Amino acid sequence: EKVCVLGLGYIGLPTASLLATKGFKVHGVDVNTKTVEAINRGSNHIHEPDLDVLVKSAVLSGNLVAALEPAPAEIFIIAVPTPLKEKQFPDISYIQTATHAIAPYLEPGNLVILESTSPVGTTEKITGWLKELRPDLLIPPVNEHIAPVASEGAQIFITHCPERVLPGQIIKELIDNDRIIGGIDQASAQKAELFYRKFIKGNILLTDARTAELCKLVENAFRDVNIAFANELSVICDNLGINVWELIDLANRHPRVNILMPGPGVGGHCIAVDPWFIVHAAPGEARIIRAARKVNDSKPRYVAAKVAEKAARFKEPVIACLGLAFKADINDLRESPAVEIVQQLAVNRTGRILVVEPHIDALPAELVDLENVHLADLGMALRQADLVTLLVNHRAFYSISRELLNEKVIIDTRGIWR
Ligand code: SAJ
Repeated sequence: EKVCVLGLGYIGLPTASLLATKGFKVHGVDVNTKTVEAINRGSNHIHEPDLDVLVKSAVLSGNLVAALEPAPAEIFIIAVPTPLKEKQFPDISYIQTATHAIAPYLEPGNLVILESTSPVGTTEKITGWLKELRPDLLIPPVNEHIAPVASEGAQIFITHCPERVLPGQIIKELIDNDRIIGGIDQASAQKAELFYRKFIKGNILLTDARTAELCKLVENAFRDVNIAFANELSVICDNLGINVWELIDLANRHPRVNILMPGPGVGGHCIAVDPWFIVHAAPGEARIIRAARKVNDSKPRYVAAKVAEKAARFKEPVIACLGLAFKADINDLRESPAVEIVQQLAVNRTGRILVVEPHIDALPAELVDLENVHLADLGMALRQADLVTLLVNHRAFYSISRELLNEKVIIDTRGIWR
């Protein structure tokens, strides 16, 4: 079977490579020439365990070819970004562009799968666009708000199958996680089920497209709300002079309590973004979801203020900031609260900042021109620092010697040295 994957990023590339190693003929499409060239050389632009080996073997097998334009296929997978405009409006223009790009190639019997996280109603929009672009094809009617039914004689099958993989474990989760398939009609959902069955081990659950869209958003909003609860607790505990880590350990001994871990804020391009899609769709009702976003977004400023307060006792404070990534053991700095904290410290001239991030070689654009911010190795930063601010719980930081830390002022936002 031929599969055309649009968008060779965090989801598209692992999916395309996995399919190629399973024997599908995969035509990967990306708008970035460098990405396309790199993939065709068998190299991989995404830092993710085991992905380099997978991409290499996919390309060497001859089953994965990357290009700038789509090609005919039986299955089209759209895995392009859905960013937030002005921090609140979902932007589905990349999905629209991808739909326009595949429209000329569609033939009767083809299956179109939207994997990108999308606002409710996006799969219906794709269906509408395809109807306009290809009046010659029979596109299924949209069954709004009702359980999907087979539409008579539909020639194109359209579904939403949201990705749910965790960065750092993408390949394992791509195979093992349960999948939700939302069909624009029942025949579409069933067609997609047959496809996913060929390469995933998890359960496959069929529903309609709108439910699948909201399901994905709700999963990330659930996590955001729970992290916000932990972050709010950490601030309450600071005010009351209570150790939040001990408190959470103790509370979690209750059989029905499972509090997540506070941190410097919530980063990444999913959990900090997707809840806004729900708020945008239901501004009056999504009160907890909106409040959680605000709590998590306010945490970096709180941490920066706390560092500044502790730094005030030094004449020329040297502050080691450990970690820049948005979470442990990855090199992804997108929406990272650690980057925001370092930025705040620099802009407020809190001290000389030594950034330690073992997963990168150079400071990101947001920090590179800031006076007083330098990339340093761990040993040097710890020797020079008056204050040590732990921002990411990377493995490398757990083993720092206690004696060394005892001489410093510590701000441990992840509780690894509790
Ligand atoms: N974090 C905390 N405390 C915690 C857990 C996480 O502060 O107890 C922070 C992390 O440090 C990070 C942020 O939250 O800054 C998000 O990290 P994460 O590991 O919770 O999630 P992501 O963004 O890497 O991946 C999420 C996953 N969603 C859920 O677990 C519900 C993943 O399954 C999704 O596929 C992914 O979003 C996505 O692409 O939507």
